[in-house]
Amino acid sequence: MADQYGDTPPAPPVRLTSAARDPIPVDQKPLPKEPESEEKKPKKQKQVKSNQKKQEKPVISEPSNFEHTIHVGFDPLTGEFTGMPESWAKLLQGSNISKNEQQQHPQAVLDVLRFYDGSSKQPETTKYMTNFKGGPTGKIAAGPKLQQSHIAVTPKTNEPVGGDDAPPPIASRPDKTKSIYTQPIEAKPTATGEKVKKKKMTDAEILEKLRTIVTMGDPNKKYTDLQKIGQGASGTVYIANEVSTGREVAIKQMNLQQQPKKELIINEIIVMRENQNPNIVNYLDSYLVGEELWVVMEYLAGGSLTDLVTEAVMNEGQIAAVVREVCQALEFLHDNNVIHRDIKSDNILLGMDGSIKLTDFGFCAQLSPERRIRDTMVGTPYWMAPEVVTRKQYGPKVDIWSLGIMAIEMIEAEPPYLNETPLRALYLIATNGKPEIKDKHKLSPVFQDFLDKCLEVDTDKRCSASELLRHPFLRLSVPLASLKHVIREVRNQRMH
Ligand code: G5X
Repeated sequence: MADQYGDTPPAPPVRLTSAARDPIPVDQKPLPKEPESEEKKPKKQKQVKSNQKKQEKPVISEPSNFEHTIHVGFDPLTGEFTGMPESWAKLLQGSNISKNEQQQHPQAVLDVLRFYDGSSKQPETTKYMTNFKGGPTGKIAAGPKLQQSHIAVTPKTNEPVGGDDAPPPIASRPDKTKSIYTQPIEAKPTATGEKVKKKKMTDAEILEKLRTIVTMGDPNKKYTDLQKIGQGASGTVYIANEVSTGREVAIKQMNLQQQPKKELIINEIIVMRENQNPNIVNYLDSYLVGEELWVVMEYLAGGSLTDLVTEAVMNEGQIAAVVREVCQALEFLHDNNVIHRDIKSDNILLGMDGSIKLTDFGFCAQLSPERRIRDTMVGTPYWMAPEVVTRKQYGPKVDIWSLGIMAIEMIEAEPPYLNETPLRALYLIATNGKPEIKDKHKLSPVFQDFLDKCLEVDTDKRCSASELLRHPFLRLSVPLASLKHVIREVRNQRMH
C-alpha cells in the first residue's frame, strides 16, 4: 500500500539539518566551569580519598562504614596523580582527557575513573543489537513531505528481508552507546542497625524465586514462528506469533548461566509485571525453559527512536509529542517508585500506529519508601546525569536528565560528546554540567526552557516528570497519528 502524505498538515520548516551526522570537530573547546565546584579546585597537594566522598546534602540513615579505600594523591604542579592503580592509569591514558583537564578537575577525573573502571570489568549485559549499518549519508525530513533520501543501510545478513510484516533491522550505534553497570563502591553495610540493603541472593535462591514468578509449561507450544530481531551478550530478542491470539509478541530469551547480574533479571520481571502503562512496553508472560528465561512482551514494529533521530529530521512538534509520551511513562514509573536508569533513544520503541513506548527495564530500580536513593552506577555514559557520574546518591531525576539528552538526540541526531571516549564524556558531564546545544537560539524559547528544566545540574531545581507534563513546550505536540507516516518511511528506508 502506498503512503499518502497529502492528508497531514504541513510540518514546520526543517531546522538544524546538515551537519548533524557529520563527524564533529575533535577540538572540543573547554566550556565554562561550573561555579559550584570550589571544593574541587586543586589548591595545594590534595589528598583525594576515593570512597569518602563528601555528601553535598546530608542524607539520613545512610551507611557510613566503608571498605576498600584507594588513596590517590594529585600534585597540581606536575599534574601527576600519585598512587594511582595501574588499571586507572591505563584507562586515563587512552581517554583523551588532557593533562590540563586533569589538572583543572583532578577529583572529577578520579570520580569517573572509579566509576568507569568498575564498569569495564563487567561483562556486557545489555544491548543486543549487533548488526550495523553503513554510514548514513542523509536524513529524511520527518514531516509529511518526505524528501528523497539516499541512505546507505547495510542489511543484517541473518535478518529476514521481506514485506511489510517482516521485522525491520535494528539500528545500531557504536559499542560505546551500550549500557553499563557497576556495583556500588560505597561499602555494603553488614550491620548498621538500619536494614537498608538486601543481601545478595544466591543463584539457587534466584532460581527458586523465578519459579514462583514464571508460568509453567512449554512456551514453544504457545509461541511459534520465532524470528530473531536482536542479539546481545545477555540474550536474544525474537518476534513470535502468539498462537492463542494470533497477535505478534516480542520474546526476550536470556541464558541464566551467562547472567552476571541475575538480580536485575528478576527485578525486570517483578517490576514490569506490576507496572503496566500505555507508554511502556508491557510485560505479558515469562517462562523457564531449562537454563533459559523467556520474557514475553508486546511487540512494537516501528523500530526505535534511534532509527528516527539518525535517519530523519524531527520538527519541534514531533519532538514535543515524543517527549510528552516519555514523560507520561516517567511520571507513572516515578509515582510507583521505579527509576528506569537507561533512558535513551534506543530504549524508546515506536508502534506503526504512532504509539511511543519505553522499553528495556533491565536496569531499572525499584525504590522502597525507606530507600529513595541509589548508589549503584547504571546507564549509558553519554546519557548519564552529573550526579550519577560524580557518584552522588541519586533518585528518579536521573531519568529527567537523560530525557533532556534524548531531546538533544532528536535535535542533533546524537547525544553530546558522542565523538569522545566514554571516559572523557563522563569527565565532561562531571565538569561542564549542562551541555552546550549547537544553534540553541534556533529553537523556540519554550523548547529552550524545557531543555533547561531537564538539564539542570541541581536536582532540586530539575523538574519532575509531572512538572514537565505541564510545561508549555508540550503544547506544541503534534497528534501521534501524524507520526505514522514518518515511522513507516524510516522503516521502509531501513528495509531496503
Ligand atoms: N517489544 C525489548 C525489553 C520491557 C518491559 C520486560 C529489550 C529489546 C533489542 C530489543 C528489541 C523489542 C523490539 C520490538 C519489543 C527489546 C527489550 C524489555 C522489557 C517488560 C522486558 C531489548 N535490543 N526489543 N518490540 N521489543 O533488540 O524490559
